[in-house]
Amino acid sequence: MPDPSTPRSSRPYRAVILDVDGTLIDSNAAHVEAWVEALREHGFDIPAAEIWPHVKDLDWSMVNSSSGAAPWPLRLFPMDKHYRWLGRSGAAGQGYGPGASIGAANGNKSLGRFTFSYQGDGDLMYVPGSLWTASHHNIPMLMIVHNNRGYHQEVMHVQRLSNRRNRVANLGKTMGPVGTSIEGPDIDYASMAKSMGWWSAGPIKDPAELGAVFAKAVQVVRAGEPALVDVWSQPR
Ligand SMILES: Cc1ncc(C[n+]2csc(CCOP(=O)(O)OP(=O)(O)O)c2C)c(N)n1
Ligand SMILES: [Mg+2]
Repeated sequence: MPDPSTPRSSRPYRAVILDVDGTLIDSNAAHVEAWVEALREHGFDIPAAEIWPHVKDLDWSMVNSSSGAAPWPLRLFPMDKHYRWLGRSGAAGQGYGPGASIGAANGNKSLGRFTFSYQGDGDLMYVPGSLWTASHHNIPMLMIVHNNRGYHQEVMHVQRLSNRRNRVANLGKTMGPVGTSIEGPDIDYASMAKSMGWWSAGPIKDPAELGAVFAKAVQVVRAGEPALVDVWSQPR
């Protein structure tokens, strides 16, 4: 043991062990449970990543995780194979998610992998027609819409700038949501997808309903069809 009074910078290192989850210790489940518990202590009873129990025994490939939802699946899911996550668009251009996901799902199809994505609602609004391409070409995948009824990153920009410039853009009854919110009418993504040949469900507003809906959607995708589940969420 080095003498703890010796400054850290001058202690000799005998070995350095680098671990990534799943390499030496599979701490993934504990990690998820720790988040759930920590949130519960703060009054948020949020069930763990609901899709996980349905895909964990499949050869899964998460092909997109865009916008506000992006970091969470990457923190919670074990990335133990190169195709577990497809990565991001290079230039952060909106409208990347659906096309990239459906293209990847097309590749995964012949490899027998189960494809799913977390899809921002705003990102989907740039290229909704890509859904038609998936059903037209019989490309199975599960698309979970992270529906926060907005281009929410832009809402946050407007809030920040209006605060800085002492404007009132986001005090509730003003111009803040113009061009950034996707409400009134709220888009029914399940109907939109259905009209283009997808199996679909939603909008799901109660997390308790997610488990059963995902179980059904996974079955549909495994039988060879694309499925979309529209899930309402908080902005961030
Ligand atoms: C082509 C293009 N237009 C505009 C933007 C600016 N932009 C960045 S994030 C974003 C909103 C994304 O909305 P959504 O996918 O619903 O994610 P959220 O921020 O709501 O989680 C926009 C418009 C961009 N990155 N690319
Ligand atoms: Mg959004």
